[in-house]
Order: sequence, then structure tokens, then C-alpha cells
Amino acid sequence: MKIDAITIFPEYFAPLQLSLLGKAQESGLLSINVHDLRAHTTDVHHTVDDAPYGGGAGMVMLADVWGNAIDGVLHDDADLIILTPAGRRFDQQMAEELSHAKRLIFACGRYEGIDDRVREHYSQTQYADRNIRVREVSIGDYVLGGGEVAAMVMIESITRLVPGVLGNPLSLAEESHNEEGYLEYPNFTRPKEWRGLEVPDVLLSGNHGAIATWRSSQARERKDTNSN
Ligand code: J9Q
Repeated sequence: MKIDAITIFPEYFAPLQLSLLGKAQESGLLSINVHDLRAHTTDVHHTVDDAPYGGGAGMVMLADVWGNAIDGVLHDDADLIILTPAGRRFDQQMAEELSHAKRLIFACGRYEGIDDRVREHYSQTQYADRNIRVREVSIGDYVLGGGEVAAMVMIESITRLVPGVLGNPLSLAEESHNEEGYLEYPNFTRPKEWRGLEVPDVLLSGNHGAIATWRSSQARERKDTNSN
């Protein structure tokens, strides 16, 4: 899988070189390339935004700068992902779908977003015919300063589903149960007693049926407690 991210803050993406993702890139399974949007500006001030037509708060990022930056990384068979709070909510199902993609391009907007003609332009049939698909995506209903952190959340969750990236493939199989609400029970390890708190007896019983029953009831209770 090849990933490109376009941003005015390339330094944000430094953590993607660490740990699992760093190793996956060294092994050639994965490549992540981060591009500075300002390299595609055409004026001496390296302007990336301007006031919105129609008035209103904030600034809108320039279509022409984004168009030049995207054209510089665009290939056939790619998903162009525009991070925006107005996008479709990212979830594990979308992560799974995108983990099969050949190329992902993340457009990380700041301010009030990117001129909407960028989305419109790359949604045209000439791009669809090249198997280029545009998606507007949000990671959740909260305000961020920009799309960078949202893109990193997506990159971490998508790439760990790419075969060979995850260290222990067994945990992938276990996680498929998780989507059905299993595995969300509380966990304990040694010592048996910590600051006066005991590990539940059932977990020491060796009775695997009783353990499974206890865990599913705890998972339900936890879900109820933590529901919004
Ligand atoms: C670009 N708030 O928020 C939640 N998911 C994405 C975003 C976002 C934002 C501002 C700019 C993305």
C-alpha cells in the first residue's frame, strides 16, 4: 500500500515512522510519503488560503494550490480522502474496506476547509474512469484544528489491517469477534491482589464456560455504563 498525505504541517506525521509502521515501511510492505502543501503555492507569500465568498468566519484553502498538490501525487486506482467534520464517519468497516486499497491520498485541510471545487473536480467521470474515488471523511463529532490528526488515526487503523503489518496476526482474528461486542470485558493480570483489590475469582477458576459467561455479562454492563 502507498499512502500520500498533503498538509501544511508535514512534521505532524513524524510518529508514523515509529514502531510497527516504521518497520512495515522498512520491509517495503508500506510506504508513507508526506508532502508540504506550500511547495505548490505560486506567490511570494506562499499563500494557501483566502476569505470565503459570501462572507463568514475563517479562511478557505485555495483550490488551485490543492489541485497542484494533488496532481503531483495522483495515480490511477487511488482513494482521495478529504478530512472534514462534514464527512462520512470513519469506523472499523471503512478501515477494513480501505485496507484493501492500493493507494490512499489524504488531503489534510486546516481552517474552515478546502474550496469545495476540489472535491467536485476529482469526483468527475474522467477520474472515476481511472478508478480514482473521492471520499469526505470525519473521525468523529468534535472540532480539530485540522485534518492531520484525523488522517493519522485513519492511517494507523487502516495499515494495521494490511497483511504483514501487524506483528501478531492472531489478534486480528480475535478482533473480528470484537465487532460483535466480544472482547470488551475488563482484563486483569498479576498480582492477584493490588492495593486491596482482588482479581474476580471466576477468572482463576479454570472454568472456561463460566469465564465466557462472566465476560459477556461484564462487557454488556461496561457498554451500558459508558454509553453516551
Ligand atoms: C479537518 N475538525 O474533525 C473530525 N474529523 C475530521 C475533522 C476535521 C476538522 C477540521 C479540519 C478535519
